[in-house]
Amino acid sequence: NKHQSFILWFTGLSASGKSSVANAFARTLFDRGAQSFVLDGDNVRHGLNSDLGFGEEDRKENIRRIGEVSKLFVESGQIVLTAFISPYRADRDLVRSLVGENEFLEVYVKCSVEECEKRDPKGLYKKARNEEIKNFTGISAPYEEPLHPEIILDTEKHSVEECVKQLTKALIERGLI
Ligand code: GGZ
Repeated sequence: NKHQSFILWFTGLSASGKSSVANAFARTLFDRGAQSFVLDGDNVRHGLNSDLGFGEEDRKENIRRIGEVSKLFVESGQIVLTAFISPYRADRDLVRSLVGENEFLEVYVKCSVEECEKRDPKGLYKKARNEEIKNFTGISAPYEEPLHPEIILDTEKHSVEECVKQLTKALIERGLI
C-alpha cells in the first residue's frame, strides 16, 4: 500500500473555489495512481443531509455527519477530499479529533468576501444582500478563519492549476503521496 489514506478538509467561503480545487486535485491523484473521493454539497447536502438547513445547529450536524462518513472512507483506504464551508472552528476541530492528527489536513481556501461576491456564480451573494437568503456565510452569518491550517491556498492570487501544484508539493513534502 503505497498511498496513505487521509482527509483533505477544504474550508472557505461560498465561491472561494473549494470544489474546483478538490475536483482538479482528485484528477491529479488519479494520474498518480491514488484513489480519492470528493464529498461536497452536490453529493451530500442533496442526499444524506437533505434534512439540514443553514442555521448554526444544522451546519454543526452537517459537518459532524460528513466527518463520520469521511472517517469511514479513510478506514476503507481512500483519500477523502471534502469541500464544505465548515464555518465553525469547533466543528472542524471535532472532525480532526475524530480521525487523529496524522489523517486530517485542514486546507484553507482563502478568498475575500469581496472577491467571492464579485464571482457570485450562482447569484447567492446577491440574494443574501437582498435578504432573500438568510444566514449567508460572509454576509449575514460568520466564517471563522482557520488559525493553524496545514495548507493555505489563496485563490484570489493563484489559479486552480497553481493551487493544485501547491497542494501536490505540500503532500509530497509530508510523504503522504
Ligand atoms: C452559505 C449557502 C447558504 C447559506 C445555500 N450560507 O456556493 P455553493 O452554494 O455551491 O456552496 C454553498 C453551500 C454551502 O453548504 P455547506 O454544506 O458547504 O455549508 S456548511 O459547511 O456551512 O454547512 C452555497 C449554498 O450551500 N448555500 N444557503 N445560507 N451557503
